[in-house]
Amino acid sequence: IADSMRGRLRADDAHLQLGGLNDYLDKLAQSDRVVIVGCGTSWHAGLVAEYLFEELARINVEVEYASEFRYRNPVIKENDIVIAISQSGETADTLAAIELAKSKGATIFGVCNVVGSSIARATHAGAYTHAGPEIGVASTKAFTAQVTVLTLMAIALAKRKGTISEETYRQLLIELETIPAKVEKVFENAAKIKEIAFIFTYARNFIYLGRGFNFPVALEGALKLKEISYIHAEGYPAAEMKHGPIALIDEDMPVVFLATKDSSYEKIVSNIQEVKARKGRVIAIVTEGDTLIPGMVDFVIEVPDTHEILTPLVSVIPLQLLSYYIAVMRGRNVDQPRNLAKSVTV
Ligand code: F1P
Repeated sequence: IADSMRGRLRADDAHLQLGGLNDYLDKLAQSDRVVIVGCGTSWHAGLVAEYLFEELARINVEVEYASEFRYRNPVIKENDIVIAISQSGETADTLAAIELAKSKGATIFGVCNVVGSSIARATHAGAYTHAGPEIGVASTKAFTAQVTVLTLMAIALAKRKGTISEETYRQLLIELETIPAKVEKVFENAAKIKEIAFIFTYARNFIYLGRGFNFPVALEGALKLKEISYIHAEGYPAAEMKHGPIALIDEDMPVVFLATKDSSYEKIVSNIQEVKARKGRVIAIVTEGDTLIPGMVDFVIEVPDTHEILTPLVSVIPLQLLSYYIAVMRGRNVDQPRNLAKSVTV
């Protein structure tokens, strides 16, 4: 944790900010709320952080699109901590949101990938993700790295506040170490994901549904499909389906369910039943060894079991692969999708 919190800066990078959180952990522990700002995938990582910070550290969190926040007159107090998340570190909306929050006296933390970027330099503290350059325009490994850093922040804060036990603290860190191998294991399912992509290559719409920690993953899965394959896709909290999107379900509507074995499992199972009763075609991301859901749905993709709060790190991978294969099969340029810029600087 200490290394990651220090952002593993080399000595000659020291002036480039993001010197870790250690000097600010007490301030964070004493503050009443955290406001998280970001755009696109970074905003989704922020939503995961909301669940993490609330669950582990019992702190009030608000997650804002930087592109909206910057034009509002948000209530920001001096005690507030604002966490700005950005892969490129150059997104104009996120930079403007930082300047606005700073002008109201907030302390700004950054979670950025690019060392020395404008956003990193505009913050008081934070951590680099060190994910390496994103080759494509759409964020993929940046999401995983952002969520990892935010998980470490939440765990460190929870320990400082005493809201998790020593035992939970140790278990989470041990489990976090297993995540790279678990991600590798998801890649073993690539051939199966490719077959599913082939079947749905020409679908016109998709719905992605998840609950709890998997809700932001549903949003991210839908965004990846939109960005690189240009298929219209919507992500929703599964519990919200009955408030509108259920009207869209028929045999032409593929529905991707994040249905891993966690505290929402029973409820997700009944959401799947609701979709199947309306003839929706279901692709379910399930935990390895699940015997119930495979009998209910059209396609399953297994992911290894992990602690519930770490689920997004593994459950997002099959969704990224699904988008990738569909986009390739549609002949899209996955690295340079039309109309998208690597960093939106205006
Ligand atoms: C934010 C973002 C990306 C998206 C695309 C446009 O960028 O919305 O999530 O994939 O590249 O920009 P950043 O602030 O995380 O660099």
